[in-house]
Amino acid sequence: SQNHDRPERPAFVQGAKKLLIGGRWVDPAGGEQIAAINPATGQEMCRIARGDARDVDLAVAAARRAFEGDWSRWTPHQRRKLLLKVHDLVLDHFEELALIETLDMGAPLSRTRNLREWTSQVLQFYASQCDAGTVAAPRNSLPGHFLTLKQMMPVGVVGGIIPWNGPLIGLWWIFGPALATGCTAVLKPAEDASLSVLRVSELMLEAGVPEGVINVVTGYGHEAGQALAEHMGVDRLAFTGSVGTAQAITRASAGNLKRLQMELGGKSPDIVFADADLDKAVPGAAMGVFTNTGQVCVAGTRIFVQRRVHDEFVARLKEFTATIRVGDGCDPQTQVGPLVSQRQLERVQHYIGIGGGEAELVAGGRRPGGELAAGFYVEPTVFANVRNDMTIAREEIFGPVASVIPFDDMDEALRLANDTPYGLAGGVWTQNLGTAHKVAQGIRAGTVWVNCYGVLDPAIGFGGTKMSGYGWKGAREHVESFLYPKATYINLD
Ligand code: TXE
Repeated sequence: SQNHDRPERPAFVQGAKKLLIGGRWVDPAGGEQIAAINPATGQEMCRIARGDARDVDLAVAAARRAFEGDWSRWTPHQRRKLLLKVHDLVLDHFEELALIETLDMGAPLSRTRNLREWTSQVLQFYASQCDAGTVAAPRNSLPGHFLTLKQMMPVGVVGGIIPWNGPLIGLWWIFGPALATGCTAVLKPAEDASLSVLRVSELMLEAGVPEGVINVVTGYGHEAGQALAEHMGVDRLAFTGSVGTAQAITRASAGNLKRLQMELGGKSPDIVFADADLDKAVPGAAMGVFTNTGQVCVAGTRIFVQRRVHDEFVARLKEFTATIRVGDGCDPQTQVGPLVSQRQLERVQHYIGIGGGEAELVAGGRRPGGELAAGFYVEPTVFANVRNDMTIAREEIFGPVASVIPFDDMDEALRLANDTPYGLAGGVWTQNLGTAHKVAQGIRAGTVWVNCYGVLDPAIGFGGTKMSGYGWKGAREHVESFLYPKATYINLD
């Protein structure tokens, strides 16, 4: 057994966690908690606070005070230094953070430990953006003696509602640009995975983030989340999650016309041409679906394979899938951990049932037994002979379920690839440069990978089109969406 390598549970993962409001850790107004369950065992590890509208009110007020206080006089240089201090402290504690994330949402240590380098990049990127709000364009082109300035000003209090599939990634899309621009933030992590956000927030206070600049209200979506979306004191709201919740948030946020940024799901196409190097395309396409147990917004869940190599591809995919090590994420050998929750397990099993009725199951589909029986596991699953109009090819499953769909030529591949309400990402595997570029241009989605899948540079960023949402995360555009332009005309006479 590999058990001897398993690290100990961090001391942080115990007791009843609090809310971070105005620089203090406080109990929720309602005094209630939510169990934090380890998805590998189904057992409760500790409890998080069930924040509600009252706590959101306090957090938004604290964020407003901070925004209007000393924080507004911090120079870009000071904010950059702060972000770099956060960077250093978070990286120093990354082993603990990776373990907390693994225990809380199930992703294997082989994945969460790897996020260290990405976290370093994302924090360095936002540190590099602290001058985005400085004077942009002085001009004197008006008749008479005028000096005109165009400045970018911080929008104010920003809200963030993030999901459970990668809170250790998702929190930086809120806190990074907020600190870079001089905004203040109220973050509501998902009820299924809040622990890494709470620990990172402790570290951020330790690094010197002033009170009220970041606030964290844990709790349920229909309580704390809804309150944040409705709140008149929140100027901008970023949401990552499901389409239905995005629609509810859009309606709830209408009161003060919040600036919204939405990153929703996908049903991303991954297109394998007959000339592709199958030694790379098979594992690449497979892990494009199975990584993080399929709980990835950009997962390439519709694998289109050119008919000439279809049977060979399916045979090799089946073979590869059988080699994937499913298990407790705390085992360093594990490649695919459990799903995040009982609810997600039921959702994925429901779709596997539907798939069995409409297509051909060639791998997985069951729950592993033995010592894994108590966790929320499901085997990596492959369906072949899928048609693009079947339910499993249309709806986001958010589990380790791949659908293989045959195609004849590029036109057909692109037509099918784009026949989806989503537009988040896509991939293409080919050795032909022309094919690669034509398909990359032709897929209507925010990101396309050529002979790879899932790579993400925070300085380039990502985002979706169609019903996958709008608003870019990462890159300069993201930072600018935390700012509004202001013109000042100065009459020099
Ligand atoms: O998502 P929700 P769920 C997709 C994926 C998954 C499905 C359902 O297909 O199977 O959504 O997952 C908060 N007002 N994605 O139910 O509800 C909630 O507390 C304000 C794709 O977990 O969208 C959590 O913090 N907030 C995705 C966050 O919204 C509300 C990641 C996400 O939860 C709310 C996650 C409300 N009324 C799920 N209701 C991706 N794009 O990566 C809930 N929330």
